[in-house]
Amino acid sequence: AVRQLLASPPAPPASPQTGHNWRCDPYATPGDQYGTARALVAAGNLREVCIERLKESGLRGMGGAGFPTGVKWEIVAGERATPKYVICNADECEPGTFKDREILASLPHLIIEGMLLAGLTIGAERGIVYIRHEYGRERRALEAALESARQQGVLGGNAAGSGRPFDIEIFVSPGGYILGEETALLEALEDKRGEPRNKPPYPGQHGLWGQPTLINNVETFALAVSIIHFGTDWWSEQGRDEAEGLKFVCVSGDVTEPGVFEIPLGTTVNEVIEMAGGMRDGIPLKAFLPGGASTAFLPAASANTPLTFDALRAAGSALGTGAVIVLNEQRDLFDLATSLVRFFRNESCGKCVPCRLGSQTAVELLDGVADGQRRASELEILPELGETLLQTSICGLGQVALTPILSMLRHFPDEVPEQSAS
Ligand code: L3W
Ligand code: SF4
Repeated sequence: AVRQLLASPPAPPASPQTGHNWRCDPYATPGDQYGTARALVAAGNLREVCIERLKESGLRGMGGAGFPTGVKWEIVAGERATPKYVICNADECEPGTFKDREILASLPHLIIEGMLLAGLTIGAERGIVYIRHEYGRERRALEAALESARQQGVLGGNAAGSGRPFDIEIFVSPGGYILGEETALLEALEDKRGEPRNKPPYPGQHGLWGQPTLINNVETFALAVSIIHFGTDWWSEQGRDEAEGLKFVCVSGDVTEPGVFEIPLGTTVNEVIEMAGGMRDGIPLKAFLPGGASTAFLPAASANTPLTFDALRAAGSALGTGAVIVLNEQRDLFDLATSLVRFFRNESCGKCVPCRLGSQTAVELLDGVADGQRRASELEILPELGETLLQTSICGLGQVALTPILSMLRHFPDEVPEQSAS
């Protein structure tokens, strides 16, 4: 039954909530939902199939860092300490990023099933969705799906007929960008001040209340179900050229129709801009951020780059969260980059000195140059300051805080106010 279910994918259905045809959703009707977990429980090989398929597929974390998902599940499954926890990071706060919001609203059953499969694989009884506090509509969609899953016996004392308990609760984030960092999130769940912990140890070994904890992003859980259901051949066929799989991207900025799109990995930035209705008012592209505020600016000449982890890294940026921010020729990139550095300065939790003082120093310098109070030549200290932050900050925020301005200066040195004025 499992082989049959996994070998014969039905045509992509229309989502009952939004009417979108999400290719990643294996279920044509609500009555089919959770069929993958039920079939694997019945076959008695859920843990092996999940880990094998996720590892073979090469699925990587979709929250920004791209850690291999199958490896993470295997690490936590191999830990002996109990209890263990499964956490879905739905604290989507990266500027320009809103793809998890769409998945929460239109595919909540895939998030629940992904967490259930993860829980049964690693041996956890409790799952927590840690959700951004502004996401009220999405929380309500998830609550309704959770209630339905409980009524169907998918969650509860005998989850999906496994003979083991597994249930999921929702925790609303107290608010703040840094609380989406996985270890700050754990601190918040433990009712402590939300500051990142030093890593290692990673949450897989030492997570919530010191116990092994699997943390994945919303999209990662949803895509894990598709891969486990359809199989790895299907997953590779979804990609373009050398790339394998699907990705949710959110396109914003100077396009005609900003929105969330499910694309084959390997689709180029130019094609994604076309999906979003093309450049607004026909004003040409100047630059873009391929993966949210934490990823480097790239110039228009790079818009033929395929959206893949490797191609974007080779181009000098990153896939990040898949938040493509499109900027036309009328944009003041110095001002924009400064506002992103200011964002990171504002959101720094202040735990480490380099991040706390370094981000403030950078903002003062950039504001001074914009006001004409500081010389543009003083910006020469920024690469060294950025390297110091990269080497000494304990979390991703400090490590990337100067990425916007450094990448802008690399590609668009003429945008510095003093230079363009001279
Ligand atoms: C076990 C090991 N687990 C790594 C795990 C680790 C984590 C994952 C990735 O930052 C970035 C940040 C943002 N044994 C392990 C291991 N892990 N080695 O793998 O870890 P890491 O440290 O590479 O990244 P991170 O701390 O998760 C995420 C950037 O993403 N970003 C931000 C996105 C914002 C959102 C949002 O708003 N939702 O996602 C975008 O680019 O700056 O650099 O699970 O435990 N040996
Ligand atoms: Fe806090 Fe910045 Fe240090 Fe991260 S790098 S822990 S945000 S001070």
